[in-house]
Amino acid sequence: MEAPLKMSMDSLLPVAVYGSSISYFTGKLENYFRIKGIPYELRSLSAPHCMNLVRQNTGSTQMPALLLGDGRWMTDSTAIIQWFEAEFPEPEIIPTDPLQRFFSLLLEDYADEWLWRPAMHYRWYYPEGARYASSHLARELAADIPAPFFLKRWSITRRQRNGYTAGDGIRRDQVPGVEAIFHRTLEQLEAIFRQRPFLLGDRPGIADIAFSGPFYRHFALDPVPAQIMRQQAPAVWEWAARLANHGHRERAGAIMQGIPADWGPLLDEIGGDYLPYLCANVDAVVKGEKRFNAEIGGVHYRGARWSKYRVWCLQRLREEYSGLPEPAREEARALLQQHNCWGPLWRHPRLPVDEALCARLPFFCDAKMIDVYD
Ligand SMILES: N[C@@H](CCC(=O)N[C@@H](CS)C(=O)NCC(=O)O)C(=O)O
Repeated sequence: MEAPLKMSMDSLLPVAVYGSSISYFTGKLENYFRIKGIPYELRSLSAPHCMNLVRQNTGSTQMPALLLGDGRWMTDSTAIIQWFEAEFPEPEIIPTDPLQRFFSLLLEDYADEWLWRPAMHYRWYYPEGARYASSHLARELAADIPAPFFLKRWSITRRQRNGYTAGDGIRRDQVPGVEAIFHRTLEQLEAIFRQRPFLLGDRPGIADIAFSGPFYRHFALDPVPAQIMRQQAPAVWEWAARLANHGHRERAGAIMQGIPADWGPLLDEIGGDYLPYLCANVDAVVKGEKRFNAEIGGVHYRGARWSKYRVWCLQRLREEYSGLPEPAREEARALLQQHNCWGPLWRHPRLPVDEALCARLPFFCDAKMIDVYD
């Protein structure tokens, strides 16, 4: 049998990334392309013409959306990166070692779907964050909309608070708990980046890239968390810039064996907060509740929005685990148990996955991570 022809990168160029220069997931994908050495052009996903184009071609108006040189559109940073990694394995961004792959993807999911919460909080809750981000977005994405600038800023802020902060279960009472997530994460990452340049050693991997969504694109930009990070976690501050600059440097570099012990506190956080949240979200989807209450890590969220996309995230993590060869599977199980991740990972015998939502990823997606209009 003939070996299948490998796709050439040239056939995919030019690559256009539609998004925003301050967006979480646009930032994640931009860092991936820079580190991978794939040239791209960032285009503003400005309303309304561009939004329609993206919706028609990808099924969703989320950013980033990708337009390849061969005319294909792509959506969802996680699925896009997995597709590129499968087509172009060098340089390796998702570790090939099975144990490292599984735990890196777990950290990716955690950074994408849970750190989103404190990141949105700091950006939209504090007036200085909201002023900065709404002004930026009004200029970048809404320049063509015929409305006064102050009105654009006001409606952007209102939409984001209603969709992602106060409207997603973070009211005044939950603020200290959500900010504590940020403070703990800073401490956990500071301990790691005082020891080495990236999460797994001397070169960045998918977990670093995923953490750049919250850290490089939110916490390092938004006035309140940026000030805290500079003062309390200078090694994390430095890492965020180091990561963004890495593509211009030496791509080689050794990575560690196995799962570093200092990932433990991050895994505790996943077992204590994130996976229990995913379970509460599953319960809400099973019951058909678009809003749900849940106590997670001592914080009482009231009126959090359901996410069908995140049911799919949990399913994907389970599939990754089930696909592990031995002895990695046994090692993964022991580590998951040690950090209280095992129970919530398998709590629901069946997940209410709507197969149609994500079946066509990375080229089409019917589900947003959170639908602010739900
Ligand atoms: N799972 C998606 C999430 C993308 C996403 O939610 N992006 C945000 C901006 S950073 C967005 O477009 N939200 C849509 C909205 O607010 O309507 C990915 O990994 O790309």
